[in-house]
Amino acid sequence: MPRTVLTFGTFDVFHVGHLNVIDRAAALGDRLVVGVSSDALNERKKGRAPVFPEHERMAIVRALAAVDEVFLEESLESKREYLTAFDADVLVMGDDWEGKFDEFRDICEVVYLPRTPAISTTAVIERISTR
Ligand code: C2G
Repeated sequence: MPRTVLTFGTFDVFHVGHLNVIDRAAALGDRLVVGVSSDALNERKKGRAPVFPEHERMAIVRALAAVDEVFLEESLESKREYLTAFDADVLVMGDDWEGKFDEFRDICEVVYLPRTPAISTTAVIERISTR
């Protein structure tokens, strides 16, 4: 049976920290599915829209060699439904989410990977805007 890995993220202003988590997530199984947070979810969660709209963020993530399938994550509260729908064996998140998804250990493995240090979408935006 192929092992399906599921991970979630906004992946706005795509950078190497995003690539690292996706590559490491893919290495934990045979098939990697990525839930890309919708623009509306980000507006609700962070009070602002991402720099790149959801269809562009999805297209970038879909084009990565490690990614098999992409879908739009429309609600933070629907993780259990997504995990079930994609028949996930493993849920992977960066360790900024450590402990937050332990409730899903009844249906899959939950793995938190260390974040890549010193890079974030916010830091990239700041670096560009102060040039
Ligand atoms: N990430 C990382 N290292 C960085 C920056 C990000 O490993 N330097 C990881 C995050 O931990 C996350 C993924 O990259 O696992 C995507 O990060 P974001 O786009 O910031 O995602 P976020 O807004 O946290 O959305 O349902 C959960 C949300 O969709 C997660």
